[in-house]
Amino acid sequence: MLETKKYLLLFKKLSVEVKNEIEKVFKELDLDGNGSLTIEECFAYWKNFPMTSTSNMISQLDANNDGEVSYDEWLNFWEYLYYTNHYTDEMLMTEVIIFK
Ligand SMILES: [Ca+2]
Ligand SMILES: [Ca+2]
Repeated sequence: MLETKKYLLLFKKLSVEVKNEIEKVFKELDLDGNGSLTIEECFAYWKNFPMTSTSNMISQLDANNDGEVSYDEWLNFWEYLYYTNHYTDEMLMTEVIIFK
């Protein structure tokens, strides 16, 4: 029984609703619509965040260190949180919405 549960967890996928929300937030952040987020775009959007927090956030998201966050990097970040913290869809949704 426990083994079955573990097995299922490995194949757990983000729900369509959560993925849509992740995509929606990305598009809102991507002010020039070029498919990647720069620190300026994020900083303009999260006005209440200090610049240092924003830049820390970007460097966490920016897996290939090109200074910008692509949609894949953004999505990978959320998937990583989902798998490593055993979030439920609802919990992840709550976290994604904070960025709006
Ligand atoms: Ca952009
Ligand atoms: Ca990047």
